[in-house]
Amino acid sequence: MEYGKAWLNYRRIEEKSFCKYLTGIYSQVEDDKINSGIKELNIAFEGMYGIKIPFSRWETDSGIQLKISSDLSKEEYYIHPNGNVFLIEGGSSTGILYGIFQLLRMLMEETPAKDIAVRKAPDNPLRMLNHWDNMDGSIERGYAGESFFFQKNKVMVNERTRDYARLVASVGINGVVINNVNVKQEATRLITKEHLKELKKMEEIFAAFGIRLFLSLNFAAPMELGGMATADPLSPEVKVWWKEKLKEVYEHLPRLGGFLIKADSEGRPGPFTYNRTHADGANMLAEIIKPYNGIIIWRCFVYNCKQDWRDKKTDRARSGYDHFKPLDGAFLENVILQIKNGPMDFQVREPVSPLFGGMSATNQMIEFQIAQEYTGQQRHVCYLLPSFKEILDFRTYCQEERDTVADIVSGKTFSRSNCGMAAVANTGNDLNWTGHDLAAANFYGFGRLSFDMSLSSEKIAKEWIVQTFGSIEKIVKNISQILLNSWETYEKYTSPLGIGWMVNPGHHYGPNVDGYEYDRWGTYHRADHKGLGVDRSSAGTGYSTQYHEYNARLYESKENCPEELLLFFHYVEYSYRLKSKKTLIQHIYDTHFEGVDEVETMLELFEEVKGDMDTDVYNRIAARLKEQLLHSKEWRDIVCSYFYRKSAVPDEKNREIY
Ligand code: GCW
Repeated sequence: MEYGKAWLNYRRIEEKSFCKYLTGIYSQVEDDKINSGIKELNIAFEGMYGIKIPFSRWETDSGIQLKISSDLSKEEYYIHPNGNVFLIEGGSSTGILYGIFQLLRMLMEETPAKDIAVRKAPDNPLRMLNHWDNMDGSIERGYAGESFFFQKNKVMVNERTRDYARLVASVGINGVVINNVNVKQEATRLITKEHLKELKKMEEIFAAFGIRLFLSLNFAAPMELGGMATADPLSPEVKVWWKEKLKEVYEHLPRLGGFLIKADSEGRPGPFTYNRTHADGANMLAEIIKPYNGIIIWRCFVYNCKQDWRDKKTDRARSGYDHFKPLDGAFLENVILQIKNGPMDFQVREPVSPLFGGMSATNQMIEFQIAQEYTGQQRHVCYLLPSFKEILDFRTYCQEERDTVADIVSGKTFSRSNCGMAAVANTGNDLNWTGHDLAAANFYGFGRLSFDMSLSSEKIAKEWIVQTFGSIEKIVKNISQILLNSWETYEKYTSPLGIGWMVNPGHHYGPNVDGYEYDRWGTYHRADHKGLGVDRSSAGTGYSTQYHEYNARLYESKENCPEELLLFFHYVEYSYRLKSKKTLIQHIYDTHFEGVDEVETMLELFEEVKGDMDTDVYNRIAARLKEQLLHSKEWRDIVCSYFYRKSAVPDEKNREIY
């Protein structure tokens, strides 16, 4: 069996007004990206209209023309009809490539040719995917099979690499980190000659789609590879070692974007061992790769993972800010701090990390997770775009205007150009790329949103559905509804009001309310017989004070705190009345029952499209939805009975609680 095409399906379409331009393609420039673009046009036109069009060496007064325009910024495109010619202009061949994909998207949506006129530059300079692929082929938090980049400790470059690059470029992603941030064993050796040859081939394929290759680095490589006694970033010998090593890397991979580093985090080596700061560590590497236009992306996921659960003063949520805020302004221009969207770890609901807007003199980018580690592991539907939109729209109050997370990561707030959005990837070598067919909407959607932050979750969902499944009204309507409600549904039947966790330790799938409660990871809900939640106000851990005034004040009190985050910021008694007038305990019961009912509705909506969808795809999705229903019941029952037993307050509606 062959792997699928995801959203690059190019099925036959009814709307044919564009066909008048299909007399020939002329391109002013010729390079690898233009070649990729022309190939794509051909695949697409053949699929959509059954037409092959000739490539013309001479400019004619009809057909499709690809041109560079000096009015456009590098990655910007402008597609529009001009008499008998349809123009695809770009600030560079990358811009043209993006223009081509935009045109194809609109044609797939059956837009009449006369209505296609779009000019757009990407909103974020960097739009990246981070793969957590290991060289043995496994994927950390991978839910769609094994790696298609690595198998048996070797780099793999083949047709699938190209098809992956097509998917990535089609949604405007321009950087990919191929290996796990936990760089161990063979992965440490990725920067040696042995692997660089294959990586070069991958770099070239990526480059033909406007994508820059990045690698994750092991901070202790001077010891593990170089046999040195130290990896101290200020040691002259260590610097010399890195300098030579990275020179060799760049000789093989001249277009390498740079490196992603997880240091002093969850047992990974870093500058702390040598009493150096993260700025010392990041700057040492950044200085070395500056001549190659390389970038160091340094992760801020630094916290104490050996906490004593009885210690109520230490708060993992505080740690990113506590570690990095004092270093604001200390990083070189080619260093970017990569910050997870929330202060904990990709829970279904978290506040926005206070580092956004907390640092004004440092390059920052946001890290989302489309690998659904804590949101159903691609066995449950959880369309994350509504959550991403909320996060990006969050006002930080770091200044009077242009202060949202979107403004900050896109570089508007502090006039920066080394910044943007990254997501932990959700792909693997499964035939449908993402395990759950509907999880591909997160891959598609993340890319589209990183390119154009003004797009709504609804618009993105619709685009994806039409390209993936076709434009039959019922499919569009029902699957949109399934996707758009899925994040809140998932939230309802899992952990309540921002508290997070309550999952089985290790693999993180399925409910276990106390799974992490008495553990060392700093992830507590603090439930007892009277209530639950963590006091993170100034009287508690003080986390709320890491925000600017307006938000700090909101989070400070139970009354003002946005209710969806109530238990993240406060310890609340079961009898506390929420704005709905329900008690907290009744809210927990009700939302859990509602969540399950909503999954039932999803299944019904899905059953309605049975006749309109490819049978195999239908069966695959239906099977996952059934599993989701079963597991949502498990979540409901375990969470409800836990809190019933703790609180001894019965359900007002007398439903079965075990
Ligand atoms: O969410 C946690 C994951 C780890 C991951 C870590 C990180 C790659 O459980 O698997 O490690 O975060 O982001 O570094």
